[in-house]
Amino acid sequence: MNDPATALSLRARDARHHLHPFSDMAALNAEGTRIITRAEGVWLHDVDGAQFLDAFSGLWNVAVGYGRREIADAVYAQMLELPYYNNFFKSTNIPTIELSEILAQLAPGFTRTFFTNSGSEGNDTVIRMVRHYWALRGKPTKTTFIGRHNGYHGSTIGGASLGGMAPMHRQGGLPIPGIVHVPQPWWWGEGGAMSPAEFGLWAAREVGHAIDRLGAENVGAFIGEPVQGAGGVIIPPETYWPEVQRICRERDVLIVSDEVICGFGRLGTWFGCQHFGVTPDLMTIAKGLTSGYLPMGGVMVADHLADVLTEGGDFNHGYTTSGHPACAAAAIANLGILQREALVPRVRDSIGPYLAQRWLALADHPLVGEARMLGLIGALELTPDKVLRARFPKLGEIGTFCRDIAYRAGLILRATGDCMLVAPPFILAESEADMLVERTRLALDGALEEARRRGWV
Ligand code: PXG
Repeated sequence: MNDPATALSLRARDARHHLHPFSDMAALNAEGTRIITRAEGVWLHDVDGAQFLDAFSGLWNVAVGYGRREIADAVYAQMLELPYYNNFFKSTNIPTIELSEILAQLAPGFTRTFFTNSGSEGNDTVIRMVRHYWALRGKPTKTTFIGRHNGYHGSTIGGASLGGMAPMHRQGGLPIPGIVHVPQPWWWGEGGAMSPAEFGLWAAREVGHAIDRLGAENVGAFIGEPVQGAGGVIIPPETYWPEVQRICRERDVLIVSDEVICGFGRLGTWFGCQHFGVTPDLMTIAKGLTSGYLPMGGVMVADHLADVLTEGGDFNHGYTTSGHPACAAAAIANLGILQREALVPRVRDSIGPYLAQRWLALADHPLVGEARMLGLIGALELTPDKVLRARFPKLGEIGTFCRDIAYRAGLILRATGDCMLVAPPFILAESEADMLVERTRLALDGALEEARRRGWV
């Protein structure tokens, strides 16, 4: 499609009637939104006829790539057979039964799943479920959650409170009571003079200090993303998670692994916690569960918790579309593709290492302070001084430049502050990985030129 009049009209109607998430609406309406019309593989097409390599898998979720007919067919067939029935009132449906069984096979020790429509609802469910669990265990004071600064757990009141995003907390009086935040394991930004290994232990021990300060009898769970996504693809030092696990186990505090981004192969393992050798008590899932073809999330519950919940009477919680049959059909088809095409080992053994080798080489660019990648998720820290790990005068300006130049070069990257993020679909071809890195380098060159013009470097 390349019809300027239609594009203009669509933008005007969008500006008049649509409030976008996480957007400065006045600025967006003045500029005009990007209108994506179709997609295939890793490629997006917009209303102006431009084509983009989507290095971000939609919003971290389109793991199997765009244009998978078998997911569409499965959903269509299910909609004709049974478009909807609820899972309340002693009922269920066949796709949800099948999906819960597949999930149990993928995650040893997690034989039961509670379904939601999103990751945010998953984390709200976690809050209620953990508190209910401890009450059933006769420990009703274990209600407090420990999250991390700059963690992301969703946009609902519960999810945003568990997260540690200061700009979100500033709107609407968050976090809600009973949620405490500890430092994130971001060595490049906050590790100071410590080695990454020392810093990982330090950050983990902050979890212990918080529990001890609150009293373990008051703490229900710790929640963390195996690798922080929205916060800037923060890959913790290898020392971090095992120490968090040791500390939580010692104090009888549950561990919630928020697998919304890392789950279903992003790190080259089915679940992110497996990469770090951690066995959580609950896992929040969404995104890669359906590769975004339809909305679906959930909470996977370890057997020892699920047994208590199962014997504990009613859990007064649920959503009209929990375990929606068409969404479950999409998830089954999506997980089938991941398995049949061996995409998780592909991330671990082939395309992940291929992209990482080229991505990590971007560290030689004058603007790049650190390049990191694990599986198919990576980041570049932009800095005016690599040795000092210094920041630019105004956070986010250079990152936005870089992202916008990449966009003009036909590459969708994401910027968090001055950190450039990628998380491409698992089907990325080697030639597309080469293109991704070439276009990123072009964007870095353009951003460097701008930084020089402004006297920042
Ligand atoms: N947990 C994690 C780790 C996430 O990344 C959620 C929970 C919430 O999921 P839902 O499905 O409710 O959105 C997320 C979502 C970004 C961005 O800009 C990231 C997310 C959502 C929107 C934007 O990086 N992650």
